[in-house]
Amino acid sequence: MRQVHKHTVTIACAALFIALADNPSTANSSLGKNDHWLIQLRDKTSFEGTVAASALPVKTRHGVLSIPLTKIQKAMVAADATSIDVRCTSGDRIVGKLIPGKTVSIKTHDGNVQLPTEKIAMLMHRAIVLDLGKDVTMKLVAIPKGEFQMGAPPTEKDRRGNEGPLRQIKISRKFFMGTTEVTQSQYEAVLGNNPSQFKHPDNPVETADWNDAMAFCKALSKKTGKRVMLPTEAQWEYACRAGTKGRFSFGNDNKDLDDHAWRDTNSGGKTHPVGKKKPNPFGLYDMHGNVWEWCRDYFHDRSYASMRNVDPEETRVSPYRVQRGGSWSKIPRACRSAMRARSSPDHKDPNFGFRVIIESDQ
Ligand SMILES: [Ca+2]
Repeated sequence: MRQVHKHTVTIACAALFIALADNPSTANSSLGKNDHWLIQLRDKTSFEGTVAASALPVKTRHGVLSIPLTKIQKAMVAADATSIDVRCTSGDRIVGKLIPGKTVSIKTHDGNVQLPTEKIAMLMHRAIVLDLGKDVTMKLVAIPKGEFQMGAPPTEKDRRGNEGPLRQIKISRKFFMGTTEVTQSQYEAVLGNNPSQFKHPDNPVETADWNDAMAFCKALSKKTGKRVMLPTEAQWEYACRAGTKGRFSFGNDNKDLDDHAWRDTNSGGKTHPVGKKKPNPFGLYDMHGNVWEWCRDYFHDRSYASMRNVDPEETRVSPYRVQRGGSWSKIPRACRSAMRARSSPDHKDPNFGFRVIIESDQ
């Protein structure tokens, strides 16, 4: 009886997957065509590139499933290279045999490489490129799951009281985060307007309040079929620190800030095009400075005293939402990794912008 039950469940999963793959709105989408992957081969070598073929063919007992690469989060090939375990972004899991002779075309800096599927040990989704229409795209990089110390230690210079107590926090799932703040061209492509004071298509959108940021996420989710969100405060700080523990993601010294941030003394009193300063170790730009970035959470001074250890999010209602990272008009203290600011969700200001994330199931 148990075997029959298992068999039924497997068929249901396969059928669900086929239905997803055949969904016209998904099939017609250009999503993922520029996505970035880490490809690890069975001989332990690896390289990064853009997967150009549209699908990975896997033979299962229910027939051949052609798995769109855009739906693959991770594909593990068995040691004997005869079977494959594919985890999909939809949450589905397909286990089957590799089809000998089929290849995946991978675009690299040196041109296209035709790779036999049996040589692939692992395909890891490293970056998502969203097509926003009107020749506008948005790149989001994979932020691995892990643990970090959230907040500032009591010894940190310029520390504020609401940055503690220091907490050991676990981020339990990988997520993808915009490499830059949302630009004015991206905002306009999605919402059809541009509220910014310092007009330039490549500058971050500003004078956008928290409600505007949420409306952007909702509209972009609808447009792409992916769940686009603001980061939680914990996700933001984890991504900003990128494994570092100092005042900034590059160290502790204010004098190095100008290499990484637009702030009070180098901005000329305005925003600047995103991505022009040095990125942090995760490849994220302008996490310090340029514009403050809205987070999903409500703001409370004492959130850290009571928040949970795993994937915390402050959901107790308050009049304010969290902002992080400082901005073009701020002193170094306000641009620190642990710095927390607050504003009411309808407060518009040329210092206020945001960036987005896409959560994953892994
Ligand atoms: Ca920023």
